[in-house]
Amino acid sequence: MATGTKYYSTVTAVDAAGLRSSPVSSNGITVDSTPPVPVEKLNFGPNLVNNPSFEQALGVADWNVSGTAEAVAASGFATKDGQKYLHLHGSISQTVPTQPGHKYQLTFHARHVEKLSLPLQSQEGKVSAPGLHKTFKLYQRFGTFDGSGSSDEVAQNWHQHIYYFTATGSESDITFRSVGRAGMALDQVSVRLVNVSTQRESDGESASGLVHVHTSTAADWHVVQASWNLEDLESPIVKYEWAIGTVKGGTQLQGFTSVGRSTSGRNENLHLQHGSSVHVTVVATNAAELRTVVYSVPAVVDLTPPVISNIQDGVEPDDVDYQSTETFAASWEVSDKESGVSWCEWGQGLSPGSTEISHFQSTDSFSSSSKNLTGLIYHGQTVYTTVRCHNQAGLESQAVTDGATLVTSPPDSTAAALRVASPSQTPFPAEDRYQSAAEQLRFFWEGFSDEAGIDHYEVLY
Ligand SMILES: [Ca+2]
Ligand SMILES: [Ca+2]
Ligand SMILES: [Ca+2]
Ligand SMILES: [Ca+2]
Repeated sequence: MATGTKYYSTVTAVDAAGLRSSPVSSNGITVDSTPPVPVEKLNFGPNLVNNPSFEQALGVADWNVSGTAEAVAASGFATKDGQKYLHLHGSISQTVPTQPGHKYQLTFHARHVEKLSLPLQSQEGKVSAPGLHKTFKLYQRFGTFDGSGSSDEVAQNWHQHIYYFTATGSESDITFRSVGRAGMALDQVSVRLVNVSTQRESDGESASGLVHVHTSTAADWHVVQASWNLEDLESPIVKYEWAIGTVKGGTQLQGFTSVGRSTSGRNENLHLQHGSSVHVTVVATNAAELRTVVYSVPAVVDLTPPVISNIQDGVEPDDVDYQSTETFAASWEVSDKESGVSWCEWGQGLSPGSTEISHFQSTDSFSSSSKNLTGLIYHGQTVYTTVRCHNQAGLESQAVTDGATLVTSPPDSTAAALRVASPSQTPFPAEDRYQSAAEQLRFFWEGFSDEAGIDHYEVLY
């Protein structure tokens, strides 16, 4: 029997008198002799579908329509790809060139049609290709549909579907059919030849890095999250089991646990050692009970936040304390030797650590950022910048500058007075405007003011 081929058995009962019953057929069994394959190991050919995103007018060269099919121009998330999607009421099909016996991946995006008069719960569509006849649900988030259709909701309502089929001839027909009165929306269709990478790599190494692991800290507990992506081109994957260990393939932290068909796992009840390594192993089992084992690369457990140092106002080599421009900058150094820096954000306030002038926003880079605060701060005010950096493990730390004062106008001298006095060499003061000492002058002044504070005085003779 050939892998990927569906076999049907027919049984006829014959009694002692030689009378035959009417035949009874099984609903077919697919022979699958290959285990699931990590998606990273699949190579996909070019899209064989013409006008796959319905951006051009439907023509004889591409889609064959039965019923009504209208390419609707829309913007934003109402379309999945490009400027148009298809509103289908009936069926459309296209014949694509294929090689007999080869496997193809069919993907498309579908969503329900917003029509308030129709119940949304039971909208369905159908897709067919050689050996493939499927009914799929048009995804709907219950309770959030209010007809206004905020773009986020519409975006979530587009649902990608992925199927595999084996071509039986040099051409394959792909057909989509709407079910019921509402029709369906369709966009971004593709049919691609699939090849499983046959590169022979040294066993074990080849399967590493096919599970993506993330560790983080929640209160006193540590969280390990893992995700993976495997496919089986012939039979469905029926379950995934995952384990967490301190060595490759290990189960020291969690034994093999089934997550059903989910392609991710999360364990929040772990106590991890800072700097230790976490390894995740996933076993995928298909309907023919064939298994594939994939591993993560080790994830380093990081229980310490990033370290921020040398924070200062401005991007000069030295810290800025007064400035006349309304563009404020800060520079700093940040590192995390275990998990690495993920991102930094910064904000400005009138006291250290506050952000009432400008709330936290992502920085221009991991070492500096600048922002124009025109209209937000005034002459004499001191701006304190807070920088907060996050590491890959979700831990954060922050640092604050010692402030920079905006000085846009000179000190005020309207109330200032200057007086020259003789050095008091005798207890009897000399008369005003006269003095006896020939080598000395004494000045007194007062009344200069500046909101920014006066840094120093300069005296001109
Ligand atoms: Ca298989
Ligand atoms: Ca489109
Ligand atoms: Ca760290
Ligand atoms: Ca400063």
